[in-house]
Amino acid sequence: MHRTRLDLFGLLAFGLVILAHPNWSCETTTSTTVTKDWWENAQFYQIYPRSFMDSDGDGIGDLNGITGKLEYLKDLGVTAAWLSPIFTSPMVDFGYDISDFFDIQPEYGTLDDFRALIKRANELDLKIILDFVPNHSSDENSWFVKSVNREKGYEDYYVWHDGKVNASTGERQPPSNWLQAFRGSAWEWNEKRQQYYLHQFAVQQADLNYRNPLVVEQMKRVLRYWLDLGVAGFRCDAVPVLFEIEPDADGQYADEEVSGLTDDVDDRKYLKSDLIENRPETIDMAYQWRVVMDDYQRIHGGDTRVLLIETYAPPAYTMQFYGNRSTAGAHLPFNFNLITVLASDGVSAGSIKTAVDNWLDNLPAGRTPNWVIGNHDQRRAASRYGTANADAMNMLVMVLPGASVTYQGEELGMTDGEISWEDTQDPAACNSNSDIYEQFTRDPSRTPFQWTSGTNAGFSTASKTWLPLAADYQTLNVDVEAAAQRSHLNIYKTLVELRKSSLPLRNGSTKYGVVGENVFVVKRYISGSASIIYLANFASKGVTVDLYEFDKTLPTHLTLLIRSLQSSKAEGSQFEVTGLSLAAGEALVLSSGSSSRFD
Ligand SMILES: *[C@@H]1O[C@H](CO)[C@@H](O)[C@H](O)[C@H]1NC(C)=O
Ligand SMILES: *[C@@H]1O[C@H](CO)[C@@H](O)[C@H](O)[C@H]1NC(C)=O
Ligand SMILES: *[C@@H]1O[C@H](CO)[C@@H](O)[C@H](O)[C@H]1NC(C)=O
Ligand SMILES: *[C@@H]1O[C@H](CO)[C@@H](O)[C@H](O)[C@H]1NC(C)=O
Ligand SMILES: CC(=O)N[C@H]1CO[C@H](CO)[C@@H](O)[C@@H]1O
Ligand SMILES: [Ca+2]
Ligand SMILES: [Ca+2]
Repeated sequence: MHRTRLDLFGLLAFGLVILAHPNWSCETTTSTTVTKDWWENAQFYQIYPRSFMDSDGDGIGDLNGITGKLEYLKDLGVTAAWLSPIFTSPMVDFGYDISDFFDIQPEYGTLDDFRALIKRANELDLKIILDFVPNHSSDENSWFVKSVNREKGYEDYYVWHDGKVNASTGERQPPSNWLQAFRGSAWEWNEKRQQYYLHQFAVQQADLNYRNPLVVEQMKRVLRYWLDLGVAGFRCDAVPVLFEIEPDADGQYADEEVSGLTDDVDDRKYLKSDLIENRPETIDMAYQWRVVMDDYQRIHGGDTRVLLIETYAPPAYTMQFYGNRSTAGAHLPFNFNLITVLASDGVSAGSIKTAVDNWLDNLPAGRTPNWVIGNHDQRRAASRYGTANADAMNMLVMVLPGASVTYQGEELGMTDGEISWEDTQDPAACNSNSDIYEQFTRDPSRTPFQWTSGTNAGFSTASKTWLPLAADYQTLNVDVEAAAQRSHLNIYKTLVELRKSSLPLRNGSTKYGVVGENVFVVKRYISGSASIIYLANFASKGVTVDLYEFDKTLPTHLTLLIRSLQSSKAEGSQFEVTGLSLAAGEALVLSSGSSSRFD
């Protein structure tokens, strides 16, 4: 229902024009006439602070480490870096369990270190975005302690319930069958308060009660506090689980239905999660946070403060975060299609087309798309898509329209670390056992960033780092790749430069599709400029394609601008569009003009 309303609204109000939509190709033009705001073409870069750079040799990344490396980000061409949580935390879920929303985790530094980080970022004209974790706090947060004690004003800060009595055994049991994301019940008994509390994630991550206006206001205070310290916005964590269904008239919570998926009986997949996520109230809360951002800018001036939303949800739900006819929403609800669709359908040109279609076909017109291929919850992009496709995927997110997001190390082609059960840190894995933990662990993509070929990859001088390094650090690191003539890093930097200088990439229309068996093509074009054409062969063998199958308006020859590592073609050379040969994994960015210069 919502989806229909949004689609109609989009088509009528903004005039999204679908020019052609045959099976193999799709073309969209958005009638954008206004100058783009900074975030619309931004290159976002996710820093996982624990693993980025350790400045004091304790084996754990920290704020001063980040500050010392901001120039690297500047050099990469990054617009804004978002930091995974840096707030005070017992680190049960590595910072996503916050015990003080207004202070810095001591092992990461101090508020003064944070001020220094912002100051240096400002000098470099880099924006800093923080992770806002609204759904839950740590059970060590003073709010939770006060709520346990039923202190005035804090009684209903969390979702408390007496539970039920089992009719046959007479024993107390949780209020409902709801499951947490990291295995096990979503309800935990609190001895002191003599009630259950809700936790959608770990036991130590108690869900805040958003039906309590005091909580809503408190969390807006959190936003304003960090805006005052100079951040450019927030990336909001785990938003779809913010609200759960309300209890019924008798104060009871309904049970979720069994999903029918039996691959892991103990896991959340065993149940549906209709009652505990993707609720309409959550959308409205995101709109309220947008008001906080806009009000702040109106009062204090400066650039737009952005709101980025993490949602793994169906498009009909996700797209509502962009806002509706009367109310502005998030600037960007993150688009994880290139992760999720390729995970279920396999890595191929066809599944990339499905992933892109799913976003652009559902995108309300006038909104900005965005593309994400990794984060600290997923295996490394190069491991998931195959090392051969590392450049092809980095290129893809840079040629598609809108904002793109890089998770630290993707620019280097970093791959998964191998983490033994003994070294495992992630609660999602620790809550399982040594036989099956690899199914759940998120540690492999959280290994230290690879700066050099030296000790601990230049990340730390400690004898032991919090997670071991990935095995490939001696070949895949900033030093080696920056010095090499050809490397993932240098290809990435050239892409960012092209993206910044190319009018069709910044402001052009988009046409894309599949040619041949397994080649994905994107064309970005705008009148008066040479078009940019991206081509990537996802097959494991070489192919020759005829690009006229894709677009008859192309000139007879294209000029090569950028090529993936495995390409042996020469930049600046011309290639005939009717017989373009691509090796396995080869990806190219070409121009319809005759110059290989970027502008
Ligand atoms: C898409 O193309 C395939 C193969 O060319 C064809 O069999 C199919 O009917 C087409 N589907 C649509 C919806 O046009
Ligand atoms: C995009 O195009 C519009 C209209 O032609 C122009 O005003 C604007 O400056 C362009 N934006 C960029 C980033 O080039
Ligand atoms: C009551 O407890 C028994 C034994 O633990 C369990 O099998 C049964 O499912 C419970 N009943 C309900 C309604 O949950
Ligand atoms: C838009 O969202 C606001 C806030 O949630 C809601 O009050 C309003 O009814 C919605 N408007 C439309 C046209 O859907
Ligand atoms: C990508 C991301 O930030 N994922 C986080 C979502 O929220 C849970 C709970 O806060 C974290 O465990 C994930 O790391
Ligand atoms: Ca440190
Ligand atoms: Ca919640």
